[in-house]
Amino acid sequence: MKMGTALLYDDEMTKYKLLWTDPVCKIEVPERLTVSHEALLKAGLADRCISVPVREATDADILLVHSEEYLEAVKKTPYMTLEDLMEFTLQYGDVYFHPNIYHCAKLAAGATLQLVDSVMTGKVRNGMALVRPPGHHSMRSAANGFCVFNNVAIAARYAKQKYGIKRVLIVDWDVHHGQGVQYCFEDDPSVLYFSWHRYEHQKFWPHLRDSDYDCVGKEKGAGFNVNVPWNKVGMKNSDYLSVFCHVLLPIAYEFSPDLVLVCAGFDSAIGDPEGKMCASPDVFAHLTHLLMNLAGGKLCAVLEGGYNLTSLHQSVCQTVQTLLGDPAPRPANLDGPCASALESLHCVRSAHRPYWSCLKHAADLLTSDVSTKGIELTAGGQEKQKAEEERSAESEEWSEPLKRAAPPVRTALVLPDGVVCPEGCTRFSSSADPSKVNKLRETFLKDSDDSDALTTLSSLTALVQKMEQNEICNGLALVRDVSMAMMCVVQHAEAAHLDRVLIVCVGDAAVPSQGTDDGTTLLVQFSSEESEGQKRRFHIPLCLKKGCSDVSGFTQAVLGLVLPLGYEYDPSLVLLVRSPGSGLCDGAWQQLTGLLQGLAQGHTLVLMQVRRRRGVRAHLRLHLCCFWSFSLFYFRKVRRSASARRPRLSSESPPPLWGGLVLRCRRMWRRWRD
Ligand code: SS9
Ligand code: ZN
Repeated sequence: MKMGTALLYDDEMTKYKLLWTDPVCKIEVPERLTVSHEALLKAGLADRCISVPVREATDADILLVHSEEYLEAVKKTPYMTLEDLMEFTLQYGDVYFHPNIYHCAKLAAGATLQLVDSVMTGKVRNGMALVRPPGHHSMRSAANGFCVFNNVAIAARYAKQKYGIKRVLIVDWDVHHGQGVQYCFEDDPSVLYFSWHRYEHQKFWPHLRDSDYDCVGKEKGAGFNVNVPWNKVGMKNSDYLSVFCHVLLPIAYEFSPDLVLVCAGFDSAIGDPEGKMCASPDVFAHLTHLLMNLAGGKLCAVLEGGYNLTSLHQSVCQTVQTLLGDPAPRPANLDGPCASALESLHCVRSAHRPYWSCLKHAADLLTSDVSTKGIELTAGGQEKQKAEEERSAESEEWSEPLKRAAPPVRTALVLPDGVVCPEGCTRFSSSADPSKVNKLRETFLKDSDDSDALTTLSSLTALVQKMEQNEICNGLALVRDVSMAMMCVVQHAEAAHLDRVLIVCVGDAAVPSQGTDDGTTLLVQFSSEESEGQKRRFHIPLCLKKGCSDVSGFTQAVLGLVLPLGYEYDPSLVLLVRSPGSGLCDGAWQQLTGLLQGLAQGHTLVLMQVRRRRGVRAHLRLHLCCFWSFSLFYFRKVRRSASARRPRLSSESPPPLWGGLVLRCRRMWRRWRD
């Protein structure tokens, strides 16, 4: 697998600024770039990246998206007087020109293309370009919203043309709608554009009807434009992550892109004067992480907005550190999405249902059923409420994200004797103290003298301890009896007072009963048959209609259920168990492992069962390889509950979009938490 993260930056791009008074444009300052770059240097992140020089985009590059007339007009700006520049600027909305902006705009687009080249040729795995001016608002023949050339749109066309790739995903997490990108690709099924944006029922800039959830793309491109309008300010981490789990990721996995481009604007973070949202800078670690499992990790992040310098540089650091592979910080205090976010979520899912099989079972409610507009009006004056929201968002304070320390050992393996440890991993075995070993022998081996089994168990407990101490990030153990190994880990975790352990077990292995009643462990089990006798609060059995061999069904269950559950549970350890005969293919297993590494600071322990020596090498290979595919899906249970009674959204009843099964889990949840 390709390694390395590219960083593109050139201080030439700080060399233009607003030359007259304009309250709208005054937030777009050169410091946005210097502050972000200095923060990367100070955190030691820039040094860990591969620095790639920027270049100017050529006319041919720019003409991939823009008209000749527009390019020629912009070309004249370096020679204009101040007065001419002001007049030129007036043709467009919310943008300013400067004698050096044409040069910078060529560098911004060129830097983006250099990043695409570095990723596509395999020089690096992923990367980020710190650029100014931003791009996502600029259109074929118009500058707009501080943007001159559409850096990311140009990059998408360039990548398709130069490398012959079939599908590009553009994720626009900037708080504004990148209408320029939408217009560029709205009839093109080879580029999937996703954008969430402050909208407030069209009351927020750029005030376009085209930004609403029902603009899904045109003609052949229908279904390939995904808009998530935020109709309230103050959206939080849970709102962002819910939209990722329930809208973007299911569609993105079904789309299966060859390359992911991110319109990485950070005005969607807390403290931003434009966005007025409340997501913390470390949410970008998770957003980045969740996208890194697509397209074999080929991800290019390109700076767009971000106008609070503090929140901007913190968010940039979170993004780059995640691209470098450091484990994401623990997501704190996640709840479900708020009512307004839920409304948007639900509307997007309904609007896209005809186009994506992963949404086949999305509830089809009338918009009036989920509208929060009415609630707002009756709650005593929309204006007053809005004023309050704005004030609270502005005065928002947040603490600096904690330092993210990458453990010295990334992956430790507990292997049977004679199995060679693959490169890049560390073989782990423990010299546990005799009293502990004896205890393990008594408990698990009934005093039998199976020394192999005993070594494995004591290594396992020692490994968990090292993860707790953050000396090792994750681990994999090949064991002869996964049930026994699982119980051993659970028991150790309990004795060591680990706060919460999430166990995801694929297959019908016997699971521990211990610890599963008080919420210290949460067990999600993909099994072929649901055992009615095993109804325990923290044991969630999942039956996939077509079993785990149905990759798309499995993936959708992971994205829509396991992941949100995991985020809300916030474990300190994730235990992944693959029992024999699970039917799960290697690609799906790889995905599960990858996605869940966003939890528990990446502390994932994988247990796999091997009986014969011959199986061992194959198991190791599958753990290290990476691929996936798609077909249809659904859960047996969701279907059952959907036909029984369609739930309605109200403040009492949980959201319909989680589906019957998720609904049930969430109820169990609340009971435990409250
Ligand atoms: C609304 C004015 C918006 C344009 C913002 C462009 C952001 C580009 N208060 N002005 S990321
Ligand atoms: Zn923006």
